[in-house]
Amino acid sequence: MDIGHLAALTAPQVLLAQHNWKAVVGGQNTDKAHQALAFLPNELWIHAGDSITWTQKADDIHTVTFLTPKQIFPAFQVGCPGYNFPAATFDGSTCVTTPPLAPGQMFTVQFTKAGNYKVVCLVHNTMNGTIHVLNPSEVLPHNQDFYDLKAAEELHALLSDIESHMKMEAGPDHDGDDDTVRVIHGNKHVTAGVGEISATPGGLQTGSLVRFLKGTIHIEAGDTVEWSSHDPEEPHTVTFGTEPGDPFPPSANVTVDSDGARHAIITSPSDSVHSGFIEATLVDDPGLLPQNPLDFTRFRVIFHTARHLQLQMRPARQPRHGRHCGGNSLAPTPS
Ligand SMILES: [Cu+2]
Repeated sequence: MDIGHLAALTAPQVLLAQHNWKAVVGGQNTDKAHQALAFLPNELWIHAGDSITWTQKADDIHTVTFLTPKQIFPAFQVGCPGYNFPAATFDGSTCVTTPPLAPGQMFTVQFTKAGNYKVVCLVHNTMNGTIHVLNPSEVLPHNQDFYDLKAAEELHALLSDIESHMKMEAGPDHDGDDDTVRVIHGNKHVTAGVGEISATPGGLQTGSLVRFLKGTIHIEAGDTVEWSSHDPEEPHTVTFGTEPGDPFPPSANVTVDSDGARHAIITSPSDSVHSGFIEATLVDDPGLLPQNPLDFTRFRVIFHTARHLQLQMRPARQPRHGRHCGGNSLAPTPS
């Protein structure tokens, strides 16, 4: 055997050394109000045989999911159906998914076959990324340090976008009036959430603010307050009194106005009222499914009392994983 043959036989073994890459799913600022719904970084190039370990770093729930090419996007409560955790192997032919992940949980996927694969979150359909699995003979464009830096940059961009949105929604606009708390014939308006979807070449990432804008609202008896969502992805709920076991539907005392907004009347501080999901209408996908109906994006409450009321807000899609959402405090106008 000559040297050339020897090199040909030994070189692939060196190139085949398996590597474990690190990535992140989700992110948030220190008070957890700003959420990044994202795979960070949004795109990785690895070799067949390599694995990637994602660490969940947010209080909002996420899944790390690889569907098969023709698979219909399932609900996160259903999974593939079923779940893989804490590790799985993926070659494109069989779905793998985590259950909704709690902060600190990790999931490792080994990619056994070359190909370009889409990673999705079953909780947020505006959150996805790309994994390029190359043959071991090909040179990878980036190392782990690059991906760590990229993940940090993408996280910062998402969280700071939300910061500027929040300032825009919370402050007076060019007309001098205030978009967040409008006073029109006794009506007041509060933004219940803001968000923004952005794209990288790898996929979609979303930033979301899970706080009510305006902490304290002064109202008089008879005033109507309207909460509305400016969030393209995250649903929000507005709740007075007892929190319901199921956050999806509104409480029985909620009606629907002719313009499609939900509406409730509070006559006593002991009343319980729950908006149900307030969320942007889902995007439609070309194909066989019928279009999504308009969703509920506004919730109006008439207050027949000016007593102090405490409002709670919580993440609608994670009823058992309390994310820390700020509430509005409704205070009587001093006279
Ligand atoms: Cu998610």
